[in-house]
Amino acid sequence: MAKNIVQKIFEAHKVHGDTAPGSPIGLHVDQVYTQDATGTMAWLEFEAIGIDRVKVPLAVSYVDHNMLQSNFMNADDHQFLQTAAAKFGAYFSKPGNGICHQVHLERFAAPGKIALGTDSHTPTGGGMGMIAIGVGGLEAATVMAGAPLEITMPKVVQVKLKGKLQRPWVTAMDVILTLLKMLTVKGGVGKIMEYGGPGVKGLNVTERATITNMGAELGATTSIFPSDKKTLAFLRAEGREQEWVELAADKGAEYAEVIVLDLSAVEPMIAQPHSPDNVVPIREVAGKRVNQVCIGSCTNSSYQAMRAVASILKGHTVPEWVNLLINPGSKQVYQMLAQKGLTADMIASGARILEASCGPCIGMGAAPGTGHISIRSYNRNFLGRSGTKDASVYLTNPIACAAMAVKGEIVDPRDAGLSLDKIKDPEKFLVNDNLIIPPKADTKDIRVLKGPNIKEVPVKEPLRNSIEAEVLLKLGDNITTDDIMPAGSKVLPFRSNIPAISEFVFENIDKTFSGRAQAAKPQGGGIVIGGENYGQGSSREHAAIAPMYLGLQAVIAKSFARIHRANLINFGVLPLLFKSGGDYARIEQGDRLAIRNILETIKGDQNFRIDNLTKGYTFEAASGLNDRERELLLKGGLLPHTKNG
Ligand code: MIC
Ligand code: SF4
Repeated sequence: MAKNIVQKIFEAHKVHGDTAPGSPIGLHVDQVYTQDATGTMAWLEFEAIGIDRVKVPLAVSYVDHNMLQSNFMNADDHQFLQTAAAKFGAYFSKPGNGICHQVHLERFAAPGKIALGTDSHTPTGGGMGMIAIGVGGLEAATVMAGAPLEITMPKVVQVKLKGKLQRPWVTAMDVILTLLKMLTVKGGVGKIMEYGGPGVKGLNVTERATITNMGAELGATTSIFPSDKKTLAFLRAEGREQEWVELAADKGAEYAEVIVLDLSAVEPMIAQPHSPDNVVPIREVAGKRVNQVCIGSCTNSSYQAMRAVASILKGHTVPEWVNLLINPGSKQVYQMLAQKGLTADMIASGARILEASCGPCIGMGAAPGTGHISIRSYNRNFLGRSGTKDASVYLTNPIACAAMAVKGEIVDPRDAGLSLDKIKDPEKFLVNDNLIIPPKADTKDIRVLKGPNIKEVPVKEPLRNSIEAEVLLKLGDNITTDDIMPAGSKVLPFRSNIPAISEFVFENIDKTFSGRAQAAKPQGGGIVIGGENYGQGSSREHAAIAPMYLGLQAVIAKSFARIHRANLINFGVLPLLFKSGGDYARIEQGDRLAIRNILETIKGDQNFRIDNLTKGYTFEAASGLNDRERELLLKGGLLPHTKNG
C-alpha cells in the first residue's frame, strides 16, 4: 500500500496500536529534549519516577528561556538541570549555546527519527524530516523512563507546495503566515501537516524549519517535510551527513485532506495583535510608526536569515524612535556572524545584540513601552506575552523586520528601497560543540543540586466520585496557556516552585483568581469554563499543575488544544466537552455545579449529566477519554500511574 511519510515513520516506531486516524498508538521515541522553563519540572518528575538513567537513545537538556539572572533562582535551576543531566545520562546544553529548537536542528535532529520536546515548538525538527512533537514535562519524563509515547493518531494533511517564492523579499515565514491566515490557530488541531509537492525542493532545511516551527500556531500535532538533497546538504554542512536517509511519500499515498499553496503567489505578510492568525499582507497596514523591532527566536534565526538582516542594516542607522534587538538562535549562528564581521554591521546600525536565547519572545526582558508597537520575527503575539499588556505586537519575516527597523514604520520590504545581498547556503557551518556537555559514564558520585526555590512536584489524589464545585471563571475561545499561567521575567523563575507560581494563575485575566480558587478549595474546589481550543500555545504543564494545586477539579470547554488536554489528564484534572453550545452560553461564573457518579461514568459511556445547582437545570458533557486516559485519571494522573504501575 502506498504510504505517506508520517505513516512510514510511525510504522517503523510502532509499539502498539495502529495508524488509523483517531486510534490510540504507542510509539518508540529516539530523542527527548527539555528546555529549562519546562525542564526543571520534567527532571523533577523523572527523579520522582525513580529510574537511574534515561532509557531513550538521546536526551538533551537545554537552557535557553530563563536566562535573566536577577537573583539566585534561575541560576540554581541551571545548576539543578546540569547536575540532573549528569546524573541521569543526558547531554547538557549550557546557557549561551542557544535556543533548544535551533541547536537541536543543527546538532541532533535526523530524518526518520521521532523526537519529543517539552516545548510546543519542537516541530521545528520537522524541517529535517523528523517527527518532532511538543509534550508536557511529565510525558517526556515517562518516555525518558522507558515508556512509549502514547498518542491518538492524528489525521495526516498534505500541504502541497507549488511554484517558487518571490525571493529575496518573500520568505518561509510568509508561507506559514499565509497558512495561518487560511487555517487559523485551530486549523491544525488533531492533524499532522505533511509538506509535499514540487515547491518543497526550493526551500532549504532552515526555511522548512521556520514553517514547521510555526505549524505549532496552527494547533497541529506536528509538521514534517520530506528528507531530500537539501536535507543532505544541511547535514553535510553540519558534519553529520552519515545521519541522512531519504524520505518521501509513495506515489498515490493517501491524505485526510490536501491543501494546495502556490509559493509564487505568497506575499510579505504580517500577523497583527493579538493572535498569530490575524494575518494580512504587510501593505495593508503599512505606514504605522514602530517603536521596537526584535529579530531572532526559534522561528527565524538561521545563519542565512541573520545574514540577510545584517546586509539590510549595513550602512544604515535605525531612527531615533526605534529600538532594535537581535537574539540569534544559537552560538553557531552567533559565532559565524561574528567571524564574518556581520555583528559589526548590526551593532553599527544601532542594534542591541542579545544573547542566543528566547529573550523578548517570552518576556525575558525587552518589554515594549506603554502603547508601543513592537515588530517581531517571532511566532506568538498573545496579549501581554511581551510583558506589556497594552503594547501591540506584530509578527513578520526577519527581512521585513530589518526593513521596518531602518524605516521606523511598517513597510512592505519590496517598497522600502533597500538592498539585500544574495545569500547562498553555507557549505560548512562552524561546528563547535564546546558548550554541549556529553552524558557521563560514571554517575555514582554525582549529586543532583537543588536550590531553595526548587520544590517537589505536587500530586493529586485519585479521582473523586463526585465533584461539587464553583465555576471560578468563564472564558471565551482560544484561551492560551500564557493566559492560564503567564510567563515573563517576574513569573518564570517560579517554574520549579508550584506553590509560588500558582499565585499567578490567570493573573492577566483576573487578578483575584488565585485567591478565589484557594478560598473555594475547602468547599469542593473549582471548575473553569472554556470555549473552543482551550489551552492553545505553550506546552507548559504549569498551566495544569498550578490550577490543580489551587483545587481545580474539571475544565468544561467546547474543545481543547492537544498538549494542554494531555497535561490536564496527566495531573488528574477532568477535561469535559460541552455537548451543546447553548449549555456553554447558559453557565455563569459563580454557579455551583455537581458532577456525580464520576467513576462509573468514566468507566462507562463517558456521558456526564451535570447539575447546575445555582440555576436548577441539568446539562450534558462528555469526557471522550481513551482507555489509557481513563486509567490515568482514575489514579490521579500520570505520575502516580507510572510510579505505582
Ligand atoms: C513559548 O514559546 O511559549 C515557550 C515559552 O517556549 C513554551 C514553553 C514554556 O512555557 O516554557 C512553549 O512553547 O511550549
Ligand atoms: Fe523560546 Fe520563543 Fe521559541 Fe518559545 S517560541 S522556544 S520562548 S524563542
